[in-house]
Amino acid sequence: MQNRKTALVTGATSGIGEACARKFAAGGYDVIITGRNSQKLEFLKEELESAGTRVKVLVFDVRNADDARKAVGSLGEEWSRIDVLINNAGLALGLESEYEGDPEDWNTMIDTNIKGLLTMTRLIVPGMVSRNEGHVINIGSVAGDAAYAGGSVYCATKAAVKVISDGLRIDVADSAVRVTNLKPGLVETNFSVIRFKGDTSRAENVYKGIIPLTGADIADVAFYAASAPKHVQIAEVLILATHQANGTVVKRSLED
Ligand code: NDP
Ligand code: 8X3
Repeated sequence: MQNRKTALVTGATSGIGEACARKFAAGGYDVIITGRNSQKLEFLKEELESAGTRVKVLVFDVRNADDARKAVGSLGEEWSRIDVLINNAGLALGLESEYEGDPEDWNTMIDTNIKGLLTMTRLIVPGMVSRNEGHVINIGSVAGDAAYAGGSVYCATKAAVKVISDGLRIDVADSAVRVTNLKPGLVETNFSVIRFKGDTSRAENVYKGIIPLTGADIADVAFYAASAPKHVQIAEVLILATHQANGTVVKRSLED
């Protein structure tokens, strides 16, 4: 039991988080899958367990620091040594200009993408530092590299993820804890459906004319980073679809 490793994934009910849970489970980790939708988490647990993985479900909203603390605090000795924390839960809401955006959407993005990530880091990294091992993988975004039209607050949250990752890397540099910021480009998940509040045809247009990344593509990179030799710290990775050059330049084929 001592040699087994544990990964905790936030937002494991969909997209990149779900793919990370599957990838780390397939790679021999025990997984703690967290999210708000208990039914989806239980389905995933059943599936992963039937393939031989040990799975723990924690249901909480990362915006609620008390609930997050209680959930993490409820982990018994068997589960409390977390080797890899994947701070994935996050979202974009809306694509309005900054002067027309909905402040409620801004609050939700800031509370989830920045404060939720910090809450989880604060709860889990002290154990890593005291054991002198562990790995934090933050899901940032190409959106954190530069603003795009209508995305300023989302982009700001992902720029914050980059700086928070860089700051944590400094703060743990005297330990063997590693910090990775993954910056995906266009990944076809539920992301755009959420951004456009259920408008699926608008969401589909985001990925038209290119072959977008999948959650599994990002999970592969996360797993690679976690599997690197102990002296290797993959600090940051920008992962783009082949016809995407940055956050704004995408060459779409006409026939698609
Ligand atoms: P999905 O919408 O498919 O998944 C988002 C996940 O985050 C869901 O499990 C969702 O749970 C969870 N989540 C959202 N809010 C909360 C919350 N308050 N508490 C707990 N869980 C929450 O999108 P992706 O998989 O694409 O997004 C995952 C991460 O990747 C996000 O941080 C996103 O910003 C980032 N990203 C996505 C890119 C893309 O193009 N798709 C590109 C770059 C980065 P629930 O089902 O309960 O809402
Ligand atoms: C998600 C990628 O370009 O849609 O972070 O903002 S993008």
